[in-house]
Amino acid sequence: TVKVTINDMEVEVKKGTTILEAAKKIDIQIPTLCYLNLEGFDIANEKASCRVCVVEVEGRPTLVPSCAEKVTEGMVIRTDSPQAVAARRMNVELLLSNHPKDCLTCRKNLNCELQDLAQRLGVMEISYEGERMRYEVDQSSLSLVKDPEKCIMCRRCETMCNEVQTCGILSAVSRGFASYVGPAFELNMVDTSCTFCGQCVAVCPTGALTEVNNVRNVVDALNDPSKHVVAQVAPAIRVAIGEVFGMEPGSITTGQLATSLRRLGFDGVFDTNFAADLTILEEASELVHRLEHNGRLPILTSCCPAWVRFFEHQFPDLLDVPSTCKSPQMMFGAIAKTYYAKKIGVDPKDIVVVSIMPCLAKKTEAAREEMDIDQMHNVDLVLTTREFGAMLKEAGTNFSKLPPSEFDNILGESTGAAVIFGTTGGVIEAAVRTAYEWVTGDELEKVDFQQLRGLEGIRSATVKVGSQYLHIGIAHGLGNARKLLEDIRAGKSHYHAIEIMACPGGCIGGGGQPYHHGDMEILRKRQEAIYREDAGMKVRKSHENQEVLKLYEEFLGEPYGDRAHQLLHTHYSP
Ligand code: HC1
Ligand code: SF4
Repeated sequence: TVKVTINDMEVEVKKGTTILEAAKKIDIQIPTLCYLNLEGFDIANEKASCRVCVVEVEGRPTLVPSCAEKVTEGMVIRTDSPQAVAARRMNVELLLSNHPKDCLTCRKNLNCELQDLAQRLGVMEISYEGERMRYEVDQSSLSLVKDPEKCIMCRRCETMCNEVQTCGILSAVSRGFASYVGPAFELNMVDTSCTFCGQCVAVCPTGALTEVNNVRNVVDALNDPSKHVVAQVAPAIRVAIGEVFGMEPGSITTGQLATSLRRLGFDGVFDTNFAADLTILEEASELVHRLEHNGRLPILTSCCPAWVRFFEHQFPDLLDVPSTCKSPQMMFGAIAKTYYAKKIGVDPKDIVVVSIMPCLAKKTEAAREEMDIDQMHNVDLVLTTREFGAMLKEAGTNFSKLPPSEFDNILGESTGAAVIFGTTGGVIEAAVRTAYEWVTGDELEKVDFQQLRGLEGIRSATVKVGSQYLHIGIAHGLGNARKLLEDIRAGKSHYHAIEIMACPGGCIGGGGQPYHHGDMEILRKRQEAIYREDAGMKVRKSHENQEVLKLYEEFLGEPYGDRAHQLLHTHYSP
């Protein structure tokens, strides 16, 4: 260890610790715009580009960036000296001099780290006002908006995209004053192999990268009396949206969600979890089918649309490996516009399906034409957790104080197996609960598969199912997924089934969730809440969902049968 003194306080830290991290240990928060360290995920952006974190080190002629400088024995550091504070302020003012400053109408208003820092440093005027760089806003995709004028070159997005997701879409374009981060050859995002995972958006400190906002479209639909507007809520929303309203991370707000949607005027208030149970019936059937008929193994889960885009672009030779199941979001839409439409006697063309999702890629997935039914999209509009939170704020909803209520029936019942879809490891655990009982014919007494849980990037486990051993792999983060895919390509994979989620943590860490500003404790709390919600449910296996069973009986026929194939399965193209 190394002993150092920061602002007259002694602290002992591990060798190799940066000044910034050492200061954090004694609750001294040095401001920074570019630094990012997602603990436990091996994700760090240490480019020292913003120079907001500069501090004074005794014996050094110039200020040093605390995010990049490692402590040495006996170092004496001041984070609050007049020189350090003045330099910090000047660096923020320089950034602001080349920044649009349209904060009132910016998509990032009150969530912007640059705005927050300017306020904390008391910046009231810009001493260096000069010329500003002008760029077009890229609104080419259905998922994200890129506004290069708001890029401050912190390069967190680049680290996320290139190192964590290994997608390689974003890098520095131009030089010096004119530089910003974007795709090579100034391509529009939609023309790249971007997966729309939104992890770049999740870490952008300013309004340079944000989601496409669909709140106005949803409000318009709700105000149109000729439309029957239904909502579905993804598993991971219920453990995260409370944060938008100042609740503790990991607060479970399932009942408040149902009430809030009803108050906003939705005609049907439903749960994506219903469709997650449905997905398990299809996916477990497909797995059993492949096992019994010498089918292609391993089977890969297909509910994460960023992951789907990733393998379509990067592994076009392996398109027969993933499950053909549509995601729960899309299965929900397909059932809402057929079975449900018939039941309530409404023309499916007048039904608007709105999804509340933790994800930006879900916006692009909703428009995938190969999933359309009678030239109708399964899902019409997708809001992220953040957008839905904003919509509730706009309506003045006191979310945390809402009385809880239940989802509506016929597309509202769900089991504990469905809620765990929201975290890495959950989809495969849900599938195992069902496959086990189907294959063995025995009742599964202990439904918790601890060996599938956790937050490590790649995990594996072996589960005994009757006389067989199922080898299961799990990856989250696309860089981790790539490793498992490369093994499959090389013929070295020994797994029967693999679950992949594009975002670190799975949907709890989705690109549309409330900003966690690098605090990984928040992800852990969301994950714990997911498992708590599951443990508290009476029914915890998808094949015991009575509404889903009734749907098969009245409408779909057999799981993995003809009707199910038509409505609930899809195909992939490079
Ligand atoms: Fe997910 Fe899924 S779990 S993909 O992580 O399979 O987005 O929450 O809705 O569709 O159910 C996201 C979450 C979500 C789907 C389900
Ligand atoms: Fe890269 Fe994902 Fe951002 Fe696309 S959405 S640029 S893949 S991090």
